[in-house]
Amino acid sequence: MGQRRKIGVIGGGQIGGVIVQLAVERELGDVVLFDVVEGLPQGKTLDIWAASPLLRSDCCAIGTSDYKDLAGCDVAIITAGVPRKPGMSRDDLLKVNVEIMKTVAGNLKRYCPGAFVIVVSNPLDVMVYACQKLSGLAARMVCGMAGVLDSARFRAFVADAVGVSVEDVTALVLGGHGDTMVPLTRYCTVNGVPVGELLPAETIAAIVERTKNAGAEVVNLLKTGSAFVSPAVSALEMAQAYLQDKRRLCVCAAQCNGEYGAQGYYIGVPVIIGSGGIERIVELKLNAAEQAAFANSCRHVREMIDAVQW
Ligand code: TXD
Repeated sequence: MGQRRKIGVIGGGQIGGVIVQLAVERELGDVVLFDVVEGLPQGKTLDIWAASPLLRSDCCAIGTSDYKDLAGCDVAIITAGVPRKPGMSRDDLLKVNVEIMKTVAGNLKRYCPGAFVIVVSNPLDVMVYACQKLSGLAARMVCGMAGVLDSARFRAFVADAVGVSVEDVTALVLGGHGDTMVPLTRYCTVNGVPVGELLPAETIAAIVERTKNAGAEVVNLLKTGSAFVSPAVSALEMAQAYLQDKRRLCVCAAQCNGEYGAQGYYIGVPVIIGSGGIERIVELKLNAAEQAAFANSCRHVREMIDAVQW
């Protein structure tokens, strides 16, 4: 591969496949797709390579089941694991996916210790904690993708309810990636206009609930897996912010060391992502109700972390 940036994707399933396709399409860099299923990464990347003349992309993608091909990756996106099936909670995935993360983390440390790592696998807040703990990589270079997705879901629902372009809606959804997430309605605006001036309180409350359940809504409709396009696009937003030093303010699972009262574990908070990785955690002045909701989310994440035999 030439001097282009190198993006590693570990886990070539539903989300991983879309990530590779979009990364090539946007010419973010050359891509190495890793999976343990023989042929899966090779087949998916060969398919995308065939599309490259039509995608007008000179970036290449290769598939592998050998971790050494990840050597020197600038970014590593981890989707390895088992997705939910109807009736399963994200927590049910805990034990299975932490075991997988042990292998992944060791190979990150060995082959691409300088990479900016974006964890996608669920249960997200524990998996990103596991990845950093088991790899020993700098906390600012390991983050989790959830807040960008949850905020996008909230934004889409608000845009639809108000009847405006999705481009004009900004929103922040903090906390753990699950039922205890915290959509900050007070910070949601349509091009600067607070959403509370555009929608009745009960409509906003309904959107908050739909956002919290949006993942399950897709799982129940698909019956065989979970959302995969929106998570893929969300992870790429974060990768692009790092690769192009865009200094994006977005919500992602970052290691807090006292910020928002969280000590030493990962949870969804507003951060700035640039070439330094998680360059800054942005502390908002939450009101009492927001603080209580966030503290509740922290408790749930802590309980999941404590449930693992590290
Ligand atoms: O917002 C978020 N963070 C969530 C994340 C949004 C949606 C889905 N979320 C989770 O991402 C989901 O619950 C799963 O834990 C991951 C990946 O979801 P995906 O839908 O892509 O699952 P797939 O299609 O089953 O792909 C997982 C791939 C599959 O190809 C396996 O062969 C591979 O992971 N896999 C492994 N790769 C590497 N190493 C190991 N050990 C391994 N085990 C399985």
